[in-house]
Amino acid sequence: MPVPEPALVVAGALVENGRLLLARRASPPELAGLWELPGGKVDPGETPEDALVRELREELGIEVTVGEPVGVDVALSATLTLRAYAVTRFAGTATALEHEALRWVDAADLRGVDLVPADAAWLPDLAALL
Ligand code: 9L3
Ligand code: MG
Repeated sequence: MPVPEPALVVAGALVENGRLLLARRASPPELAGLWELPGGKVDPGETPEDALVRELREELGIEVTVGEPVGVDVALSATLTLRAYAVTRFAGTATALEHEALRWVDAADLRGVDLVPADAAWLPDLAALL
């Protein structure tokens, strides 16, 4: 039987002035209140980069350029993989359109943040960006 490729979730690491943008999830209940790199699922036929541009437009109201991957891919389940990319913003002001809140963290703040478990794997990689 053919084994399908896991579907991909992409997330953006936006750093400006030595601070990383984090977003507090509103759902699902087990992740609500925890902080993440904003992003979402790649749609069929969409490139990961195009999906991240779309997700950050939908979630934050910003236009970004997608750079290099950050850290390693994280398995969310047998069928879902999570990947982070560095992004740079060229238009818009980040606004919590789908999250409970946004927060810009420096290296010290980052160590004390309650991240969603999957994103915690990237802590050293994220700290290296700050
Ligand atoms: N997820 C984990 N870390 C992230 C993102 C953007 C997403 N930084 C997980 C949460 C959900 C799934 O990926 O289980 C799909 O994300 P979304 O479409 O609910 O944002
Ligand atoms: Mg999302």
